[in-house]
Parts: sequence; structure tokens; C-alpha cells
Amino acid sequence: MSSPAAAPAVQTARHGAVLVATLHNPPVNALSVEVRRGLLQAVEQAEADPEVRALLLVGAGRGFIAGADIREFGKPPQPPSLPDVCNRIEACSKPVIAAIHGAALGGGLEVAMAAHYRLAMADARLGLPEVQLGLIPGAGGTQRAPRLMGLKPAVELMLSGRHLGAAQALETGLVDRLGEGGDAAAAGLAYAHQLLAARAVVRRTCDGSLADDVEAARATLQQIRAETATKTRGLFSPLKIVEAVEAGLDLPFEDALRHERQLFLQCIDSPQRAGLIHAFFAEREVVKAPETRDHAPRPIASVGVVGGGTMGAGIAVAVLDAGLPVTMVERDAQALARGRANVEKVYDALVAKGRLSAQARAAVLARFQGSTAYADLAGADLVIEAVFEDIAVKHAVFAELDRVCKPGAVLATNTSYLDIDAIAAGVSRPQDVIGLHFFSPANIMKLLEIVVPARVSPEVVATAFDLARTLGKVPVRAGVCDGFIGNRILARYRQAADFLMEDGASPYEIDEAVRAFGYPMGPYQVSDLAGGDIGWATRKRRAPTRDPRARYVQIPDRLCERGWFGQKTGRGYYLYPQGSRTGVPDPEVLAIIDAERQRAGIRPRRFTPEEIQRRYLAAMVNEGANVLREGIALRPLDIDVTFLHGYGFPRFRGGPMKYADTVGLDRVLADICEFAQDDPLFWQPSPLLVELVGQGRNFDSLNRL
Ligand code: 3H9
Repeated sequence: MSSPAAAPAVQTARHGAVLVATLHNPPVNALSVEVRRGLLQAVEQAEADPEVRALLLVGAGRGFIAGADIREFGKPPQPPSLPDVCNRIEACSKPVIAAIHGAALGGGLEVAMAAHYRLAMADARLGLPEVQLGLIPGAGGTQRAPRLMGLKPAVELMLSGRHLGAAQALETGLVDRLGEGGDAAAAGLAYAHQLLAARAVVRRTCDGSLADDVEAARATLQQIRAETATKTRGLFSPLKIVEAVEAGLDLPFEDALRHERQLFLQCIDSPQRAGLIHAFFAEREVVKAPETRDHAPRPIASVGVVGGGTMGAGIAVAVLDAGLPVTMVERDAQALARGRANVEKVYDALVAKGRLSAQARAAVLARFQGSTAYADLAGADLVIEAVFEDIAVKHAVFAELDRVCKPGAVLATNTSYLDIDAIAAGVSRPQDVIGLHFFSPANIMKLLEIVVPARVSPEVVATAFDLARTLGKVPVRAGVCDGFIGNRILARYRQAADFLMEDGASPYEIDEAVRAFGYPMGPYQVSDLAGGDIGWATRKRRAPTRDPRARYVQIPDRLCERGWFGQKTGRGYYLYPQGSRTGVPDPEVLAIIDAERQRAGIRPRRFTPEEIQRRYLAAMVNEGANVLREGIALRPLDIDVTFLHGYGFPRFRGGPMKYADTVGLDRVLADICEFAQDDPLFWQPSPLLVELVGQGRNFDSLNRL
């Protein structure tokens, strides 16, 4: 069977003296090789046709151009390159006009900046977000943006990666005018005809100057470089952006472009680029769970929340923020008043900071209702339970929900550890029961583990993914086990950290090594922030089922027994003098650790930061492999996204499984085997890891379902 020839990616049509070149490369008009070729041909066609006096570039569909085709990075480059295309557009002897609607990002904005005139529609979003992918603008953006907007705003745009709206783009000089109506082609055509009528000349961005006062510009860049080095510690591409712009101060335009290209290629080769682009695609893959393909979600127009503690209130706020009504149920009037206060506190803080008007606060809270009667949840389409983590308490809540909720209502639990299959087994409608594991603070943290018990209907799973989209969360599908994906893996690497601590590294050295890897905080700082009592409760719960042969570090218990739970009690692993939020090392903690080492008969030894990182990550990756093998996570990328959005894993490393691929699975396995010499029970290599190494495969080979 022969397939019909693909429609050209750039289609041209004459409208009087204007040649309109329309990009057709759904979904986002990325600059694939066909689009690049099509753009070049359009310029040549405009040059060659004596009837054509101007060329108009527009995008079909949702937007202008979302940038280079990210899927091409890392593959052999195919001509023409984007810089060549942009230079050819700029060199065109007839005026070229870009009419922008929707996204004009990265290479898309670079195409527009190479055109001679730019018009933005009301919905336009313009930006140079390459930095978020570990790149710099590589098709003249570092040279043309400063010429249009001024040096400092252009560098700020490139370093932040943020998008500008149409009005802001006009204000900064990035575009020349705003288009009327909703049709970019029509508005662009009207503008082109006006320009022709006014005998507008070819106006090349490259002819402008990068900075009027070169020395002042150099000083500005020097200051930006210093600030960037501190702010983006460990990141490769931000300083390359500054370098590319600075080169433009001294070099002719063409040479500056060549320099920009070299820096761009250095970024392309960096593992950070690979990690960040992996994160970009992984975030878009996680939403495509199998159940979402064939099953329509149930409509969710009202939500109930059981429990008004930190989690319940945070979930209520997340739902209110998405524009839905919430009914909160608590066991008595006092608890309900606390729950309501927890919700109001969030909005009061926003009003105090000037981020929300008193009127908007009132409008949000008008959608919030409190009750002490389960019967008030009878109309809810979805109820999320966020009560105390105790299976008997959960069973009691679900029995009530089973009694009062309407048929077809989704019954969700926010448990972090408990067996959701058991919770589902306790009700008459297990097909409606699912886990929605929010992370604290639930209105801020993006991650939502969607925990899928055995008997839930696929439609309910699809509903959970749809809810995540409504709430602006990043959903990850997880299976039922103790801790699901995130907390189960966390428990393992926290143990590895505790072993390191008992064996000789101080908590401060461990935190520092973990920060040096790219985390914002180390595990002991996190423990102090979250409250040591949480982990203590978990350890007590697990004590009866703990393998008696397994090594158990008692240092955290010693701290908890003293009531040192972290920031909220003024001390934990660190001291927090006078309510300060940044801790200082505590000699008494070090003394407790010493005493524990003696009690356990351990002669402390030194660990380098690199040794600490190797053990910490090997424990994470090994448990990740087990989670995959057991089907708790669908793909390695689901684990990556979980850790990027819920556990502070450095984004530029792509996630733990991507990181393991970068290091090489054989090396990770060799580390685990080495560590197993001291503790073979803890460091049992995951059979999946062994299998992959044996087959010469990596985790990424499991990402394609
Ligand atoms: C660059 O331009 C380098 C140059 O300076 C120099 C070159 C020499 N390529 O996000 P969505 C896919 S670097 C390929 O869900 P939205 C995406 O994977 C680039 N594919 O939609 C998804 O696929 P699927 C600088 C891309 O409406 C589908 O499109 N540009 C690209 O929520 C829909 O995407 C950027 O960094 C791409 N460039 O958001 C912009 N972009 O359906 C990156 C998207 O199979 N893109 N896809 O899962 C975005 O920020 C958002 O996609 C956008 C739309 C805001 C455009």
C-alpha cells in the first residue's frame, strides 16, 4: 500500500505582491529539517519572482514556531542548519515580515528576529528558553536579541528562559506592532501591504549595534556573570550565554555568530543538555498512562476532602486554586475550625504579600465549605481522604464514604505508605478506590503519585490523570507497595546515608556532598525541615517486620528521643538558634554519633564527597531497578520524574535512572558489588540491573513501552 506524499512543511501562496510562507509541522511547528529546507526555498522563491515584493512568514495551527526540533539533537546534523536559514532570511533583498501567534520560542524567535519586521498577535508568547534545555540560543539569538531589546533585557530573557506576552514584546522592542483580531496570516498580510505602501526598506537586525557604550556593556556583563555563577551553581549553559553576548562586543557580526555556534555545540555535547532534554520529554510522557488511552475520565465538578491537617488543607487549596468547589469534613467543630484556618492561612499570606486581592480571596473562599457530617459529601464527584496514617482510621473513613457517596464518585486516599488494596477491599465499590499521593505542601509541590490498586477501574485511573491536569500537577502512575515509587526508594538511600554517618561521615559532610551533586538540600537538612518525628513514626511502624539481620542505625532515634525533631523544635541534626531557618552544626549531635559508633563497635573512617555520592546514588538506582522490576513504576522515566518533582533531584542530571545511564550501568553495578563486601544484605544488586548489564542495555531501552 502506498501512502500519499506528505504535504510540504512550508507552503507558499501569493497574495498580490506578498508571498506568504506558512509552516505546517504539527503540533508546534518545530524547525525540523523539512521546515528549514522549506524556509530556504520560500526565500529563494521570493527573491526569484519579480512580482513578489515582500515575504510573510506565518505558522499554521497553534503557534508560530516552538523552536528547533529537540528530537534532532544528538543525531547527525542535516543541512541546512538553522543559523544558515536565519542568515539567509536576514540577507533577503525584499522585506521579510514575521506574523507571530502562539509560541515563538528559541529558534522560532530567532527566525522572527532574522526577519525585517515583526508583528505579534494578542496570544503570542515569545522567549529564548534554550537555557532550560542546557543550551544557548544557537541561531543568532545571542546577537540579535540584544540588538532589538537592549543588552541587559536580552541577557535576562535568555538566562531566565521566561516567555514575554505580546504587549511586553512590543515594549521591549522585540516586535514592531500588535496584530488585530485572531488571524495571524490576515493581520500579517495587512501589515505587509502597509509596509509596501510606505515603501518600507529591508531593515536588518544585524546592522544595529549590540551596545552603544561597549565598556559599560562589559561592566554590566561582568556583574551578570558573577550573579549567574552564584545563582546557577553547577550549570553549564548560563555562563555560555553571557560569553556569547560578550564576544559580540568585540567581534564582527559574522564572527560573533561563529563563536555562538561553537558555544552552542559545546552545550549540545554536555551531559546537562541530555539530562534536561530527557526531563522535558519524560514530563510529557508520564501523562500518557495506559488507562488514559482508551478510557474517558469521569467529570469532576466538586471535590470533598476528609481531614483538615497540613495535607488535607494543602489539597483543599490545590483544588480551590484550580477553580473547583471543596467541601472539607472534619470529625468535630474544633478540628474543622483548625482545618478552615489552615486553608485561610494560605490565602491570607498571599494577600499580605500583595499577590492576591482581598476580593479574590473572598471569591476563592466562597467555594470552600466545611462540615462535620459525612452526609455533606453525598454530592461530591471525588473525595480525597487525608486523615491520620493508620489503617484502622482509614478503614473507618472509607466505610463512611462508602455509605454516603453517590454511585460513581471517585474515592481517593492520600496515604503515603499504607496498602491501598486493603483499603479498597473494605468497601463495596473497590473499582472506585485509588491513591492520590500529594506531596507537602500540596498546593505547591508539582508531583502527584497516582497509585493504582488491583481492582480499580481504568476509567477512575483516567479520571485521576485528568484531575492532575486540572490541578496543574505532574502525575506519575505508581503501583501499590510500601512507599510507592518515591518514598520506597527514599527509604533505601536514606538508609545508605545513615550507614555512611555511622561509618564515619558527619551529617554535615553528607549534606554537603549531596548539595555538591546538585540537590538544593542534603538529607539531614530535609529531615530537619520535614520533622524527624515523621521518619521516627515510620521506623516504629516498620520495626516488627524488619529483617533481624538487617543493619539498623539508631542515631536518628537517639535524636528523636530527646525531642530534637528539627526546625520546629529548634534543633535536630542542626541547631536553629532563635528560630533561624538555616541550621548550624551541633557538637552535641556529633558526640551522640560518636557514642553510637562506639556502641556499635564501629571504627569511623573518612569518606570523600565522591564516595558519599556514589553510595547515596547507588542505593537510589538499585531500589529504582527493583521498583521497575516489580512493575511499581511503568518505566524508568516515571522514576526520574518522581524524583525531579518530589525529591529535589537536580534537573540537569535528568533523574536517577537517566543519571545511572550517563554513568554506565556496569559502573553502578560494580559499585554495588564493592559495597556488598561489607553489607551483602543491604547491597543486593537488583536482578534487573544485573540483567541489563548482562545484555549491554541501559534503562532508557525500557522507556519505550
Ligand atoms: C532551540 O530552539 C535551539 C536554537 O536556539 C538553535 C538551534 C540551532 N521539538 O509541551 P506540549 C512536542 S531549542 C520537538 O505538550 P503545550 C512535545 O514533546 C528549543 N518536539 O504542548 C509534545 O509531543 P507529544 C527551544 C516538541 O501546548 C508536543 O510537541 N524551544 C518541541 O503544553 C506538544 O508539546 C523550547 O524549548 C520541540 N521544540 O506547550 C520550547 N516542543 O505530544 C519547547 C514541543 O508527542 N516547547 N514538542 O508528547 C514548549 O515549551 C512547549 O511545547 C510549548 C507548547 C509551549 C511550545
